[in-house]
Amino acid sequence: MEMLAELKEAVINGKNDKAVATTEKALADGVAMRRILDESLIAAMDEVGERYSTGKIFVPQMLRSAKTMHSCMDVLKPHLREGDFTSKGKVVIGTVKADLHDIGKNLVAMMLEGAGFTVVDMGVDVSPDKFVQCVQEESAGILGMSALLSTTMPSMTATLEALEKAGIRDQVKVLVGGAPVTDKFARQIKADAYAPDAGTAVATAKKLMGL
Ligand code: B1M
Repeated sequence: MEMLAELKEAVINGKNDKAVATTEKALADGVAMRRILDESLIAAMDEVGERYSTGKIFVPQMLRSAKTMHSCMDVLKPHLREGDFTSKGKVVIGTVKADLHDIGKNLVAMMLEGAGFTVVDMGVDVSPDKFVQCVQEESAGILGMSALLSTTMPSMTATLEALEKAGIRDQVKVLVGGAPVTDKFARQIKADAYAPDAGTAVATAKKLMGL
């Protein structure tokens, strides 16, 4: 349907007003919520993630798209019924203890939401114990940790140890990222996965959930 393709393009290009108006029109015309989500919004964010990971677009464009997606979701939310939206899984995400950098983490959280995950964002400066508590309370499938300082990376190790100590390490997949974090570091601390950017984080989260 042309309207759904137009909506997808508007989200990819971060055209907020056009995307919101098209979402409202699609709803008014009785287009199924699931089609608006799957064929336009989520499809657009998949494309945006792919373009970002392959260097075709950069952070400002991705942020614009993510914000546009959020505006469209705000239009849809009051009309969502059970069954319209099947979550791909729950992700608890946060920036590790003593680290206040949240721009990249927010981007990852928005992209995950855009891809259909339920995201519980714990913010910044999150201690290992708080991560463990939240993973338990939310029965999260994935724990995502972000660190931007080399001095705060050890907090990722401490969180993995805290998960072990709480006896829930095998119940949650751990995804780590942030500028100083590397694949090698992720393997050293026995995280389940590392993602260098928000687009890859989405693809990796899907893999971790077996999707
Ligand atoms: Co800070 N800072 N900062 N800073 N800061 C860096 C990180 C730094 C590299 C700058 C430098 O010296 N060149 C340096 C760290 C050096 C190091 O340890 N290796 C640094 C420092 C030293 C500091 C302070 C200590 C400075 C001081 O006070 N003396 C201080 C620390 C405060 C604290 O955290 N306790 C500090 C403070 C700040 C501000 C508050 C001013 C501000 C943060 C604002 C905010 O986040 N709300 C800030 C900023 C903005 C930066 C730089 C300039 C930009 C970071 C950023 O937002 N990048 C940064 C220099 C740089 O990176 N060029 C720097 C854009 C963002 C989209 O990228 O966060 O890498 P990024 O996220 C990417 C990927 O890494 C990945 O996906 C994202 C999107 O593609 N990713 C994940 C991130 N998290 C992920 C999680 C995943 C998967 C992928 O899975 C869960």
